[in-house]
Amino acid sequence: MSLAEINFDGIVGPSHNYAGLSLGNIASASHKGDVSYPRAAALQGLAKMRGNLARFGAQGFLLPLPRPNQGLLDALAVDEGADRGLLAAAWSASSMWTANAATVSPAPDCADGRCHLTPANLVTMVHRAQEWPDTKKQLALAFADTEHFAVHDAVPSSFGDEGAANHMRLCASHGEAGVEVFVYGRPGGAFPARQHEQASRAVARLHGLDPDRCVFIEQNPVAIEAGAFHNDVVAVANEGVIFAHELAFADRIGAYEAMRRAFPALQVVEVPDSAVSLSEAIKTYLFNAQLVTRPEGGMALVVPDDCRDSQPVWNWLESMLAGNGPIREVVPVDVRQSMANGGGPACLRLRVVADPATVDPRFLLSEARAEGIESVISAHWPEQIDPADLGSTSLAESVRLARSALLEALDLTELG
Ligand code: SUG
Repeated sequence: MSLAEINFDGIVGPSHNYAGLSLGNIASASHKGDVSYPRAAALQGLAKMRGNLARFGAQGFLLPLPRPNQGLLDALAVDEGADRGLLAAAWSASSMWTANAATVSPAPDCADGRCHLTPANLVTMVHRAQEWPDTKKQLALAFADTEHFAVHDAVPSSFGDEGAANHMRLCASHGEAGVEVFVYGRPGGAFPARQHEQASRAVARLHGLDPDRCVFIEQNPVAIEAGAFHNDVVAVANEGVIFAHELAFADRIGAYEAMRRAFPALQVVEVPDSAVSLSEAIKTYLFNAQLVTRPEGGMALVVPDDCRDSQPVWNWLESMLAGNGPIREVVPVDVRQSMANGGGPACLRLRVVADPATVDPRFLLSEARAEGIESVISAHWPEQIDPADLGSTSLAESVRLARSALLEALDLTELG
C-alpha cells in the first residue's frame, strides 16, 4: 500500500451561473445577476487540475451532478409564481466545490483501518442540500473497494455539515496516523453558521477516530460575520503546518494549544490582521489555497491569481518566501469564474489520502483523460448563461446533453 494525497477537483458543470444564492458569501451576493461563462469556468478548473497533476502528482476529479434537478422543482412545486431563487437552486452547479462534498478520514486515522467518507448534508442552503444523495452515489462508485473505503450517509439534517471545508488534518506525513481538526460555528450571528458542532462530532464518531486525536474548535464569529462562511476561507493545513489568519478562530491561543496538545510538532504560519485585514483576505481568498507537499520537499501554496492584485497580500507572500518557513513556493491560478461565486482553488478540491490503485481509475486524471474532458467541455458547455435564462427548456436540454456527453467520454454512464 502506498498512500498518497489525491485531490479530487469538481469539474465545473454546464449550468454554472450567478444567482446569488448563498447568504453570508460575499462574492455570491455581489455577483448576483451577472452573466456567467460555464465553458471558460470549466476550462479554468481543468487547467488548475492539469497544472497540479504535472507538478504535484496524483489528481482525481468528480463529475457535475444532474441539473436542472427536476426532483427538487417538483418537491418545491416551483411554478411561474415561485421565487426565482428556488428555480435557480435546481440549476445550481454548486457541486463543483468538492471541498463540501464530504469529510474524509484517511485509513491510518480510523479504527477499522479503512478510509472513511461522509458526504456533507449542506442543509443550510437549499441549492446545496440537494447535492448529497448524488454525491454519495458518485463517491460509492469511485471508492467502491470496501476493503479500503467506507462511504456513509450524510449525518441527519438537524445538524448542518459542510464537509472538508471545516476540517483539517495534521500529520507527520500523509500516510501516517494524523490528528483531525473540526471547526464549527456557533449560530446567532448575522450570517448562518453552516457547520454545527454536533455534526462534526457525529462525523468523528462515524469514522471511528480516536477521541484523543480529534480537536474541536470554534470558528471566530467575527470571521463568519466578515464573510468567512467556511473555515477554509481563513485557514488551511497540510502535514504539520497550519496557514491561518490571526482572526480565524474564536479563541486563537486556545485553538493552537489544543492542536499542539494533540500534535506537538505543529508549525503555525499566521498572517496578522495588521498585515492583511480579514476583509482583504476574504476578497482575495489568500487562505482558500491548496497547501501541498512538493515532490522535491517543502510546500507550495496554490493561490487564486486575485492575490496578485492586492498589494498587502502580495507583499505578505513575498516576505514569507524571503523567510525561512515551510512554504517555499506560491503558485497563482486563474479560477475567476468560480471565485465570483465564492469558490477558490481549495473549494474546488476534495483531498483523499489513499493508494491510487484502490480508486476506480475512471476518476483519476491523466493527460489523455484531460484532453478528452477538454474536448467535451469545448464542444458542449454553454458559452454563457444569463440568470434570466434559467428555466428555459432549450437551455435545460443543452445542459443535460453536455453532462451526458461527458459521462459517455469518461465511460461513466451509470451516473446518468
Ligand atoms: O456554498 N457558493 C458556494 C461556495 C462554496 C465554497 N466552498 C468552500 N469554501 N469550501 C457556497 O456558498 C454560490 C451559488 C450562487 O450564488 O449561485 C455558492 O453556492
